[in-house]
Amino acid sequence: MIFHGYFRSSSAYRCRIAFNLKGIEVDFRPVHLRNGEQKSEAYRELNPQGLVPALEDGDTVLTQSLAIIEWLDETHPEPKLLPGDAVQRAKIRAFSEVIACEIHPLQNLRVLQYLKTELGQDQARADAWCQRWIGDGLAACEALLAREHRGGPYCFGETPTLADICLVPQVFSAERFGVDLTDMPRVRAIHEACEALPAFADAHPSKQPDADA
Ligand SMILES: N[C@@H](CCC(=O)N[C@@H](CS)C(=O)NCC(=O)O)C(=O)O
Repeated sequence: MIFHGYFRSSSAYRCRIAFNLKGIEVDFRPVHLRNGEQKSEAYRELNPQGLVPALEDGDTVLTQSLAIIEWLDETHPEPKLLPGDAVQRAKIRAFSEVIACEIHPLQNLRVLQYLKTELGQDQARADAWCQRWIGDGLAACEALLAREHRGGPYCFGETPTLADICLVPQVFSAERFGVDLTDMPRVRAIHEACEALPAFADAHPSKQPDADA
């Protein structure tokens, strides 16, 4: 499998964690987002959206991190990333989508570039934008955990799921943008438990071959 990603991309980070949990080795091809490589004609043939990640498996090209991870979970079922009954799986997906669909798109590179270039906002205002939406979104995650968490070190119990795979890269971004996580003890504790696992630690942006020196 050929995996196209970028070290700091949250979506690529999610996929890396899933590959590691499943014990799948991929051939990594960096797409330098800051240099605009995602917008090249060659890359857009893989992903017409001009976004990472993209995964090639033979002639098949998959995009969208959650779709890639669900496909991996169906083709490599152990360990399960969406365990439990239908209700539990819906709750895991809902938690994941709070992050992947509601928080992450608002802090995307192209959105921040638009804020700064087209709308004339400075870096401080762009940072305030990120802090607002990441902070609000993670506060909702904390509230969901207060309601749904039934024990165990991870979001949904004793094993990491898609929810943890989404949470850890989002906390990485939150720290990067200076979001205050003081009032989010569950988020912080789960993040710490995940980081203690090699599958999560090895997927960290700083450990990737294309990481900034
Ligand atoms: N929903 C997509 C989001 C993909 C996405 O937004 N990727 C970002 C990096 S995390 C990207 O490629 N940004 C490039 C840009 O904004 O130009 C997924 O989960 O795969």
